[in-house]
Amino acid sequence: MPDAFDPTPADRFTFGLWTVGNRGGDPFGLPVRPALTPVQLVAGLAQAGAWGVNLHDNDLVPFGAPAAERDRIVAEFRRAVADHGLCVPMATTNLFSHPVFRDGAFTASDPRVRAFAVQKAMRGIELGVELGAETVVFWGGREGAETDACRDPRDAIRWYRECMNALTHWVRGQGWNLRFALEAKPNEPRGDIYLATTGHMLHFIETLDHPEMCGVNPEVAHETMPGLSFLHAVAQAMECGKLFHVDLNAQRIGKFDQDLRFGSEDLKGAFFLVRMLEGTGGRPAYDGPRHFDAHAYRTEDVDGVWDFARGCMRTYRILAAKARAFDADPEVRAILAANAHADEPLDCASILRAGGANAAARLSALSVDPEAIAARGLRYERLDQLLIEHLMGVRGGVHA
Ligand code: GCO
Ligand code: MN
Ligand code: MN
Repeated sequence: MPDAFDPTPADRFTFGLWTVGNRGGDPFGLPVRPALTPVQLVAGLAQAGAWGVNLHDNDLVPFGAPAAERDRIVAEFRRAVADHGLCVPMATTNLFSHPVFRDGAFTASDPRVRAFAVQKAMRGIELGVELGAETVVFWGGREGAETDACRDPRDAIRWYRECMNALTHWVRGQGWNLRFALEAKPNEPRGDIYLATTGHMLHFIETLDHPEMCGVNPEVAHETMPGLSFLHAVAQAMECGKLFHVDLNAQRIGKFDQDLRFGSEDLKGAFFLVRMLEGTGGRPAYDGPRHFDAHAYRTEDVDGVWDFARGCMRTYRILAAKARAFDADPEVRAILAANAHADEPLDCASILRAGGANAAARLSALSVDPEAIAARGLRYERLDQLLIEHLMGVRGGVHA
């Protein structure tokens, strides 16, 4: 039964071909679902209410396909995307499946592999441009090591930079207005992957020839696996204007990359994330696609895949409604306002904000009473309970 939380194209939800196309194979078991063609996946996504479809080069065109075959496949896919009213906002390159990348792609010790990786990324970018993509994601799945005896990680980082620089210069030379979104992951499939977190990536980007072209594509699972706060990673990226894309899914701390249905674990974390992306607290919203990089449980058949896809999108929309209700809740607002002390007479915040050479001297002249401040509790127990009651549906309602 359709209801107010069913997704519409206006929500700008996207899925990768590899997500709804995932056949449930894992390191211990064979695929359990039939292979759906890219055209079938496009039809299913449109029916489920998605706005766009993203892809790796080899999700669509098999590795090594002759040019004529490639052109035929791409033309057929483009027609299907247009016929179903979808778009292709993001494209990426598979630099991890082929055995040539067993020691990495941009960070492989063999410079011929690094050159081949750049060539393959160029072809992947051309494919993205042909399909209308505006964002190119780079996920360096094989950029890492099992044993650091193999190379000095400083060389790996330099080689990574050289490849990214080559690609940014080339894209600019082509006159394309593309943005690169770099995706971090701490491990899997490599023992340790270089540039393991969104924070590592944000610094690396500042060392590139064209940092303005590059931002990040943080993924819930990748920051959660090592127990880090995904919200804080996204916040840091947003605060410096670098959230170019986002990979939504769910994950439990300390486990393998589970790629679960969005919101199916850590509902509270998912709530805070949606609240920040949607800007329900009054700050600017994230303006890119809401992309799901997840897949259905291995227990599912093809119908279950579409249950999974609809579930990701519905949970996002329900959490967005809950975030609006939470941020409008008078008791929530009162607790937050009381702790912000916007009208404190000493003007500490404005001195800090103004900064400058004499900010420390001006602060030093203030008479702050630590005992009086320390005596007061902050009511975060009540605040968090309000949040829990919103999430459990006993407060705030859930109006779309
Ligand atoms: C993973 C990654 C990938 C990338 C994808 C797009 O852990 O396998 O999340 O799914 O996001 O390759 O770059
Ligand atoms: Mn991802
Ligand atoms: Mn992942």
